[in-house]
Amino acid sequence: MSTPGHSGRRESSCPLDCPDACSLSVEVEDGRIVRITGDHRNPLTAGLICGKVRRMSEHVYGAERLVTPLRRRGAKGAARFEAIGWDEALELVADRLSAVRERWGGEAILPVCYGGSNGLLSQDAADCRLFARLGASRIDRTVCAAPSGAAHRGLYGKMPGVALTDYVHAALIVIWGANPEVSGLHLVPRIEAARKRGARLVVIDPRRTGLASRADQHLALRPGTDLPLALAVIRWLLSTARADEPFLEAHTTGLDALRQRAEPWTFERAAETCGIEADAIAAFAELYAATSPAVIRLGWGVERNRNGGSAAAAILALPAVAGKFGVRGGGVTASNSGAWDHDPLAAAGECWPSTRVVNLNQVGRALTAAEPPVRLLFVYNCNPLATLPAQQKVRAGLAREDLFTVVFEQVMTDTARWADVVLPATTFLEHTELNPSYGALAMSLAPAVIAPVGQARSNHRVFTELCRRLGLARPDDPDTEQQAAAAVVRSVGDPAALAAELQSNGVAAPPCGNAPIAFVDVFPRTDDRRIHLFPPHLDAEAPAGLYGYREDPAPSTYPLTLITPAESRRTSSTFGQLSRTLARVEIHPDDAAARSIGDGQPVRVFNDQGEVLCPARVTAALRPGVVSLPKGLWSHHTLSGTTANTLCPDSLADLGGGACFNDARVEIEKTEATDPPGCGSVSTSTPLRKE
Ligand SMILES: Nc1nc2c(c(=O)[nH]1)N[C@H]1C(S)=C(S)[C@@H](COP(=O)(O)OP(=O)(O)OC[C@H]3O[C@@H](n4cnc5c(=O)[nH]c(N)nc54)[C@H](O)[C@@H]3O)O[C@H]1N2
Ligand SMILES: Nc1nc2c(c(=O)[nH]1)N[C@H]1C(S)=C(S)[C@@H](COP(=O)(O)OP(=O)(O)OC[C@H]3O[C@@H](n4cnc5c(=O)[nH]c(N)nc54)[C@H](O)[C@@H]3O)O[C@H]1N2
Ligand code: SF4
Ligand SMILES: [Mo]
Repeated sequence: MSTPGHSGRRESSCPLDCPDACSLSVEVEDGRIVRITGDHRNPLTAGLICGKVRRMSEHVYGAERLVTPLRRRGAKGAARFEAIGWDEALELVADRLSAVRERWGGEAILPVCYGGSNGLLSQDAADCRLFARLGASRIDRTVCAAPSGAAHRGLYGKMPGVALTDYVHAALIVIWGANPEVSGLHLVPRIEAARKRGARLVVIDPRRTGLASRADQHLALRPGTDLPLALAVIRWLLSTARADEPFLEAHTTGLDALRQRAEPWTFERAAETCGIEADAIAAFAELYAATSPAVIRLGWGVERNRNGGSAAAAILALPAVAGKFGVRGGGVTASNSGAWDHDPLAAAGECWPSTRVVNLNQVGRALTAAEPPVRLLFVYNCNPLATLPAQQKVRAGLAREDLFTVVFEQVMTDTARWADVVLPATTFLEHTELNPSYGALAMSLAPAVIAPVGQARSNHRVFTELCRRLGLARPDDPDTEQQAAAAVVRSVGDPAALAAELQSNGVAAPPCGNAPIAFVDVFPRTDDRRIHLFPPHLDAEAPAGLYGYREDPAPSTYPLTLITPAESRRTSSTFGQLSRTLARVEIHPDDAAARSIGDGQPVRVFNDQGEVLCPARVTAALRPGVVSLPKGLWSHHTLSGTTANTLCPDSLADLGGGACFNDARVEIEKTEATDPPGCGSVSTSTPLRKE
């Protein structure tokens, strides 16, 4: 641990929700960060980092940074607080936790966290110990990667995918529902290098992203229709003898059932459903069948709708059917988070009691309608008001006078403004973190590089202290972050090798190495080491059966599909306090003309759940019928103080209880310009519903 007055260069690693996990070099002068650059310990990121983290000191030292515990002084949501000491804050929180548990039972306590930007020491660690021992309600962290994760586990048992560094070896790269230029930038130079060697690039995305505009083929399909597209290619491969029969025979199960489900999807029928040309699908299928090594990057854009799980499964089945494994640069990459085979609860020495489970996508429902009611909400590693669907329900829940809300945060987020008690959290530069990656095949140990800012404390410290105050601590609980890190390392694969590599370099490769070839170095982690093309449990879970397509929900009153992709200035909502520029809703010129909307015109984007007021950006980058607002906006980014999540339904995807953000259907109309609400003036009088 560093001391406040120190100067010099320190090694770190970025745990933010990003596939790449950059290794970092942080220059510190007199205990303050002065420069953050990339270093070369993680071979994927090799010195290059994004602008967000280069400017991370604005987040660490900015005006919105929380530096002391706060207690609510004004009305709920008015964001009027008084500073209190840690002792008083922790006593208050511990008292409320035990009073609620005594009176209503542990399930009246709901921890809300996601932890996408957290490593193994700040999520599923001391927090688990506290909430499991309290018998709290459990949160099912479904907001991201749940449908594609369920599909990947079902088909491959989470076999690590093609290393992002190996894309240079591919002759065909298919970027399917991903936008790496924004959301994982280190893939881009690999794609460019492969193309210099003659590789072809196909992008499948309703938007013409930067990569799509440079691609050999861009399939701009309707959102939520990847399933028919993938099934049509599978059907064609199987019916024209282009499938790899020997591979399928030797390494897969469930082919007949997949074949049956793909059977109805001719190119023509898929083309009609996807809103693209049958010839374009045929050309893509031909190219895919003919080219090797061929790799598919499965992004998260595919899963955020009612068909997302089956769509991910069908895309994951493609390289098996076409026989693309066994060569460097051939196969598919989904999340690589399974590379470590890590069981966080076991590492935390804990198991959850079988208390009720609340789906993170439906926290708004839980806060407003659950029986028995939630009485104490503890938010950490998450900004639910900005990032969960059905924002109006989340806000209504936070507004409940009888709900005691603790928000443990780094900055004064939209959610924190509704808290009864706010606890200031350290950033990854101020605490030790053990950082696995879901893209790069790397795990990093990142010690604190500066002392905590103000009175901020780490999750480890706060949850450990709450356990102690509540009499829930046990003698063998890890006391320091170093002990906690050692406990996690012991629970992973070959602990001695991992510990040695982390010690010497700070970055370690998983047991499979950092560039495994599928069916050479790694095999499916299913019980029989085969790819399960039709796992019966997924078929039972999906409402229309596995690979069963559910029609577009488009009601005639709301003809436009709203998608909410990632944006370069934020990581989900993280860093949203640093930009005050109004967001714009992107709309195709034809849709804009039909509504007399010009570029920059203030518009009202609405459906039965609510409305967002913001300027329009008229652009042909979207296909007609699709409009786009960025994910992770804060209230100050729109004229209404509401964001896209007000319009997103809290319905669930077919697998994994996943989010359906992109099943939002809306209408847009011109409106008069209004002044943006000042920060914090997002009041309950903001119109949240049409009626
Ligand atoms: N700068 C930045 N980086 C990030 C993030 C961020 O917010 N900002 N978020 C991080 C997180 S949490 C995640 S999960 C990843 C996400 O990483 P990505 O999956 O790359 O990002 P998304 O923007 O969610 O979606 C990718 C693309 O899917 C498209 N899309 C939308 N609907 C569909 C569809 O139905 N089918 C297809 N084929 N495409 C569709 C969108 O237009 C978008 O271009 O990025 C991480 N990295
Ligand atoms: N409309 C729409 N909404 C979306 C999406 C979409 O595509 N469309 N994508 C979804 C996706 S992919 C994701 S992953 C989610 C992410 O949604 P969230 O989980 O809410 O992620 P963030 O917005 O990054 O918020 C994380 C918060 O945790 C805080 N934090 C970080 N580290 C620590 C720590 O060590 N301790 C404590 N106490 N706090 C910490 C940060 O300051 C930040 O405010 O958003 C989802 N929301
Ligand atoms: S957010 Fe991604 S690109 Fe930026 S520093 Fe972190 S890991 Fe690297
Ligand atoms: Mo995510």
